[in-house]
Amino acid sequence: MRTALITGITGQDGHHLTSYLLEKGYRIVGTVSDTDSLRANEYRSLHPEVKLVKADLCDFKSLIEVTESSNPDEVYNLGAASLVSLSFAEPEKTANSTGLGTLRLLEAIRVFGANKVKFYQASSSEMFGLVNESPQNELTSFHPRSPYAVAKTFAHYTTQNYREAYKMFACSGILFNHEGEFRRHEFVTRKITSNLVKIKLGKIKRFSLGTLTPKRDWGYAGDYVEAMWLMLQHSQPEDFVIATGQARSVRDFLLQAMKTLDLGQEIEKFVDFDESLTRPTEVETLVGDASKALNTLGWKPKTSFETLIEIMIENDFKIESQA
Ligand code: F7E
Repeated sequence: MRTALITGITGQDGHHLTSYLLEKGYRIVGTVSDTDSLRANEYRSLHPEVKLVKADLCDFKSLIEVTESSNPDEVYNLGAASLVSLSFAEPEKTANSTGLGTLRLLEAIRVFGANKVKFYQASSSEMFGLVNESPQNELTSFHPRSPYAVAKTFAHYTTQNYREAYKMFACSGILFNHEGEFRRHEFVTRKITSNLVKIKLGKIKRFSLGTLTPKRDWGYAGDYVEAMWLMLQHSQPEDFVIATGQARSVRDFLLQAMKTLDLGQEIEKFVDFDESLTRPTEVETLVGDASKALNTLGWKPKTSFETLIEIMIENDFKIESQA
């Protein structure tokens, strides 16, 4: 039986990856910084068969201990301070967990036994930032626009360096935005679906958003975890862009969600603009070219933009109807 060690296991991707790997017969060990937190308890109720261990990306000793005690074949580093907007308020904390945390984990694996363990780093399309070409692929240069993106870029290059310096099987998936039923409410897609469902149910009348013009390449998180696993089964460690190839604006997402809920197409009826939700430096348009993943790993997205929104709305309906 193969063992996977997953950091950030209580996050969106951790949920999807857990289900995917359990189906493949993996033993899974997940790290959490607090074993009694609400998120840890929620996770446990969904996946009671998974062992959660207290470890923190900011604490090197805890990473050494969990790497030794779990004895993993594969490590998935999904742990990060992942809210781009919050990273402007907490740049140092973000750099420590998202950037240095990856270095600490790689170092723990190197000390423990570099040749045995395969390592996956959750890199982000945010690293492209102020893009110089579209769509973006594995060779596109980086221009990060937030403390989060800077930290992810550090982690990306550190992963590359450990691969080259120590011959580790270490690779990065440069994942474009991916959403779904486990998305936290702070991210714009979940904020939109959950609030529109509340409006539909008569619980609220309006909600606020920042700028509606940025475009993102939105896929379904359930599809993207398959790509993570495929990267670690590939004959050699390489980096891959994972994306749908289609850019849609926040406004497009909002309108499609309103359409799905039969709420018409008049945004002003439900949404206020809130300046405080804008960012000091915005990323205007991201769209990925995942042809390397298709040609090398045979991976392609399965879920359409419209179906993604339906999945999220259906889930929010279930939650909001019971609340
Ligand atoms: O923002 C705009 C906002 O916070 C998307 C993370 O998973 O994907 C995600 O990063 C866009 C931005 O995601 C609101 O300004 C408008 O242009 O949902 P988001 P993100 O920043 O794209 C990448 C790939 C990651 O790696 C990240 O970890 O929506 N926007 N109004 C808003 N955004 C938020 N959060 N809230 C608003 O009210």
